[in-house]
Amino acid sequence: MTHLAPRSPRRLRRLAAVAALGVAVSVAATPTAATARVAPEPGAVQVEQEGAPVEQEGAPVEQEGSHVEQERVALEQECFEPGADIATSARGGQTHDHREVDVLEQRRIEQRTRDILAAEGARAASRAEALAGSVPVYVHVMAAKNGAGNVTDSQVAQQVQVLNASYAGQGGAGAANTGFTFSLAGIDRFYNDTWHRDGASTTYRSQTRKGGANALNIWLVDFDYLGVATFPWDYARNGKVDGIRVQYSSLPGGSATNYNLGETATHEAGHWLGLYHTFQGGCTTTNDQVSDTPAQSSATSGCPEGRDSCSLAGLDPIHNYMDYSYDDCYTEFTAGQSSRMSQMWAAYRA
Ligand SMILES: [Ca+2]
Ligand SMILES: [Ca+2]
Ligand SMILES: [Zn+2]
Repeated sequence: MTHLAPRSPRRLRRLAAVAALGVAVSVAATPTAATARVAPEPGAVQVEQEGAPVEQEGAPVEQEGSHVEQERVALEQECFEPGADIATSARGGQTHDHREVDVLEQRRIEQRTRDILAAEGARAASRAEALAGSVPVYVHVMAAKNGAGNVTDSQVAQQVQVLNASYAGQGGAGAANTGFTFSLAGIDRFYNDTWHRDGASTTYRSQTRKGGANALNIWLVDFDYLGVATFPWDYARNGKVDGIRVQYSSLPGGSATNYNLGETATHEAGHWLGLYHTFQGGCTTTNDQVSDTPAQSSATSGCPEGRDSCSLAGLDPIHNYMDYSYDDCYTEFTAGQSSRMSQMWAAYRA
């Protein structure tokens, strides 16, 4: 059987480099639009400032508008280090692998989550505890007509094992046991060239998604990305497309060199459970809203031990599942990420 050639890491890197050079690319992770990253001015030298935009708890919710744009641009100019990561290989390929969330939306999401948890109180907590025991996983194999991408049941089973090991903290010493476990609830297979290439993704996701807010749907496709995810706070509005899309060759035993240990699904499921990248917000104290992940200016490529891209305390968390490092470089979620995922679960998925 002939299989189409999967995206090579070299191509992924090249696409990432194009994005780093500021070519605007827009990829919709949800039907309601995603924005491409704002490029810095060519040649501008950006100097990192320590902790300038400190976020106030409970600050009044701000309206969208020109002020929002200004703050976002200021933040990016402050944090971007030109040339530092031209060769970054991206989980998201050309751009972020989820819709972009700016600092003001980030603040609104935090407030909304606190409000929900305050209102629901113990009820939400006990619901969350009961359900977090086992996340049902529905795997949708979007193969081509000629069979490309038609991964085996055994590969899918291994993928679920990787999720379980990574979320149980088995990736390395000091890794948090998040308490989340995953159980395979079903595999279905489609042989559709358009869907295989992630075309008409809103349609195919709506038509094939299974389960409720607590069900992790994984669509295995062949695209220019390793993965794309939706966030839990978007479920109420866009539940029909909720889940993660993953490059099929990133499954354990797949052909995506450096990315074939199944950790792309771990990373995307992290977004699905409410985590940002560890480089979200760049060199700011707010960063990814998690206090025990040191801030980093941009995505990591490979496994550069000792990388320190922000003057804020701590080395870059290159071993964290929410960076863009190689699969074999990943070892952990932190305790802070674990607790954020539990809160997000209680607020939006339990
Ligand atoms: Ca952090
Ligand atoms: Ca640092
Ligand atoms: Zn990501």
